[in-house]
Amino acid sequence: MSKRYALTLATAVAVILVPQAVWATAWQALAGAQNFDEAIQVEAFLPNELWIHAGDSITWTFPAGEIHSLTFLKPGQVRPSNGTGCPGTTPDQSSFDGSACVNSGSLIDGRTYTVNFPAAGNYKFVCLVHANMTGAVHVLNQSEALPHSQAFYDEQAHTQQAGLLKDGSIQLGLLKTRAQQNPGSQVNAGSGEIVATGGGTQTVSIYRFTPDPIVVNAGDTVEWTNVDPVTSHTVTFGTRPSGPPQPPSANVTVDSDGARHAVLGSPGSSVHSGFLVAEFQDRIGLAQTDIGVTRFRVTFTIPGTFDYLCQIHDQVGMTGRVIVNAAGH
Ligand SMILES: [Cu+2]
Repeated sequence: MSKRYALTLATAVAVILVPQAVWATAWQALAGAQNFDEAIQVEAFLPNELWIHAGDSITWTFPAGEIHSLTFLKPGQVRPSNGTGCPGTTPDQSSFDGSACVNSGSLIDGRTYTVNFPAAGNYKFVCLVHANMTGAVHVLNQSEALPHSQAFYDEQAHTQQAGLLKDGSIQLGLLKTRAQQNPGSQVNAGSGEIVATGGGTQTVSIYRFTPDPIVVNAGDTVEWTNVDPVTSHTVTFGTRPSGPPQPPSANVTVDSDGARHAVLGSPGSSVHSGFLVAEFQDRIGLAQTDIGVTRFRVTFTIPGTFDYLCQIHDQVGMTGRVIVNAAGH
């Protein structure tokens, strides 16, 4: 038997024996992205809208240091916290057809999670950590043509990622310039933006305190403001609280304008702002939300070096320092 004949025969046998499922397509997408030093976090599925065939799968890769989940809730299901899950997590290679939720749990640093889609339908997917990180999968019957290829989605993911990272770096640059031009006692504690696609929403957030460090005099009050539309941050001095982020520590009071306030009298003292975050967007038919607590003030009564962090995002480098000089210096 010639080599060529053997090869032809093998191919023919393979074509006859291999079941149709082999032609199911394994699609690829990203959950999250970040810049080189993790300061700018893209809280987005990239791309966040795909058209696939029933029987296909999608594998999401989680390249960032910030956690995300890939979660398909049942239609109309009440959104749970990330810790609660849908409930809990479901294994890699779970199937989703709308009848039971699928949840990867928190993934980071290059982990992957694959979902199979056995039935036609239009399905929303979300990240339980980031409320404005959503997407849609359109699962079509095998007889229908798909509008896009994997190459199209790769290009779209790249373009969306680059656009969001660029927006983030422009914002970070503006914050640094503003802090240089107006040195004072104001610190920005995060910023960001939400953008929409046909499939849902995507967010980019700056996970940095600006300026850092800040230099003030004893007796001064430093004010932190979070201008991110959706992402919470904390300002936490001293002993890092263990476990999930807590409400403000007992030594935090509330100023007449609603901002939180504490007094620090020694560099070892602990104080925790609690969440600083804009309130949820109002929706017709629901009670309007409060104005939210986005500001925290600390009065420093003695000179020294005071280190702090965001309890939620210190793992991606969101830390800061206040240098307090003696009054009059
Ligand atoms: Cu933070």
